Amino acid sequence: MNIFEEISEQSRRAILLQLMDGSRSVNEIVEATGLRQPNVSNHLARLRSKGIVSSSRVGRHIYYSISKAEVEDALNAIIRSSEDEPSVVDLSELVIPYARAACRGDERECSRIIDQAVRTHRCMIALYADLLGAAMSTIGSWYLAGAIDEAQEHMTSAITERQMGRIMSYLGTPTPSENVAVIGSAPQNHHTIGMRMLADYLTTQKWNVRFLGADVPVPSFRREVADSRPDLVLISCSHNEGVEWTGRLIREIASLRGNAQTPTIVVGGGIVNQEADRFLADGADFLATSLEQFATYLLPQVTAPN
Ligand code: B12
Repeated sequence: MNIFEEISEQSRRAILLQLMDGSRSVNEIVEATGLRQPNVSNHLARLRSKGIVSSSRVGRHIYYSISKAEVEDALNAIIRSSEDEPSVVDLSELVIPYARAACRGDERECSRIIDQAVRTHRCMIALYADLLGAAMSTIGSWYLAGAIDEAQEHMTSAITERQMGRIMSYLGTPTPSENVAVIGSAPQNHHTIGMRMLADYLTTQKWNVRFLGADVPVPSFRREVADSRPDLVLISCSHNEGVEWTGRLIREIASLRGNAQTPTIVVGGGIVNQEADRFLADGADFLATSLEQFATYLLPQVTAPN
């Protein structure tokens, strides 16, 4: 169920706005929205098949309502905008307010900012990279300047991971296809936000994602790849200290290729460019430094039929 997709169509948005105020019959919706009756019935059938609305019969009438509380919360966040809110918000203007709120530990304010962004920017890559990613880099520069300490850096990371979870709950998780991806990082790599972004993006693209998280011992990472036989192995490396172990992990995964397995190995993260020759020599097929680069250039190559 992708709520973004459903509300991007104007008529469905109008119908959902009605249902957010309570159950309605088709006739009531027709009257309130001015839409034609067959049109309303078609949209309701679609919304019902997607699990966004449900119906119940009362006497001779069928009443439609929002299916469950989580859908209602998501719609409230996405559709209802405050009166004085500008209709389009530049994401770059939200970066500093979000970063400040996260450093204060004001999670409610972070949620409000994210919902505001979500209402006008339905592109997941933009929300992740241009808002959350940019805010984390800003927070990094505040840390380097001594304006915040490690506790605040950790707190902002945890808040941001939860905000990504909220955005994903709005997007919904489609039933995965047969494509399997394993994603994680080798020992001494503690950064998880970037790879979580990749994992979430692949989930929206119907990949079956096995997210291992950070700091995974090489033998168990290898075991996971051997067992789940993924099409794609994504390895994240954002820090110089993690380079040695990342190289070892790439070599271990590449060594599985003889056993009728041909996983494509993609290594990404803030420092891959400076280690490009080495990671390619270790057995990586592709390198990428951002979610956008991965989504726009790399994934289409990886999934293109031979
Ligand atoms: C938050 C943070 C932490 C948190 C991480 C918490 C968590 N749950 O992730 C904590 C506090 C644990 C931490 C620890 C450390 N960190 Co730190 N951290 C950061 C910070 C501020 C933000 C990172 C982040 O989330 N960025 C946002 C995400 C979206 O960006 P990203 O990780 O680069 O991911 C993007 C791309 O790289 C790419 N990508 C990432 N992985 C993958 C994988 C694949 C396959 C692909 C295709 C793409 C891809 O896609 C993502 C989206 O575009 C950065 C500062 C910065 N400028 O980034 C420093 C930073 C990364 N950390 C740094 C350092 C030095 C450390 C520490 C050693 C010390 C410290 N306290 O700062 C330790 C230990 C690091 C280790 N061994 O891994 C340095 C790394 C420098 C370097 N070149 O080596 C940075 C750059 C800060 C700095 N300028 O000094 N850190």
